[in-house]
Amino acid sequence: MSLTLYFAGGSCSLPALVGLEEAGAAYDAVRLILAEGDQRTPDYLAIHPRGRVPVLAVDGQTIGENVAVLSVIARLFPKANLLPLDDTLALGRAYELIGWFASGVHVSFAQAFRPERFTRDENAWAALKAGGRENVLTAYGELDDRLSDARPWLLGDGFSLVDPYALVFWRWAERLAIDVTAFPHLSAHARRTLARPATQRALDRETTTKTLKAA
Ligand SMILES: N[C@@H](CCC(=O)N[C@@H](CS)C(=O)NCC(=O)O)C(=O)O
Repeated sequence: MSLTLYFAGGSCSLPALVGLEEAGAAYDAVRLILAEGDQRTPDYLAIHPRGRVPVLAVDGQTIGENVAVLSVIARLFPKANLLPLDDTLALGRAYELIGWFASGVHVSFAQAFRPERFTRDENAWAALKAGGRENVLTAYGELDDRLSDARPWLLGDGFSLVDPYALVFWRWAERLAIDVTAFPHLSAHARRTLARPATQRALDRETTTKTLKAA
């Protein structure tokens, strides 16, 4: 089986990268530089017509969207326990969080970062940004509460791909001038996630992997 992950540094593709590293998978990676528009090049649009990362190619078949990519990685490497595949309710809870991250939390950030994607009315952009930032703060508060019961990971005692997905949002706090020390449980969770060797290898790959242009 051949695996290629298309990803971008600092983006929501981090949990996919961490998942492959946690699993000890043999994979190729291609790094996009979003600020340089790599995602809008004809070559990449042929891989993902909406021009987004992550994309996982499995034997040449491409899959986009975190909810799908993370699910596929977890199923390809069941021994790595990346999602609680054998526990129906726990798996439901994992997808509840992954779904909320992709369709709620990420969208609040998008509203704050890219209000022009939501309306062409420039007069509404400041309000959209402010509303997005507020929703991000609410989400941080919810995550902080969830992590306040002394269990180390978002699903409880076992690490899962939900954890590096949450790390993505913790990393983005700086871009909204959010003081993460106001969310001590979430920050401790981020530190735990960052301390995992697989996360460190994934972060390393975010800077060292060949870029799409060089590939
Ligand atoms: N719903 C998608 C969102 C993917 C997404 O928006 N990825 C961002 C990086 S965090 C991206 O590719 N941005 C490129 C762009 O907006 O041009 C998912 O969960 O995978």
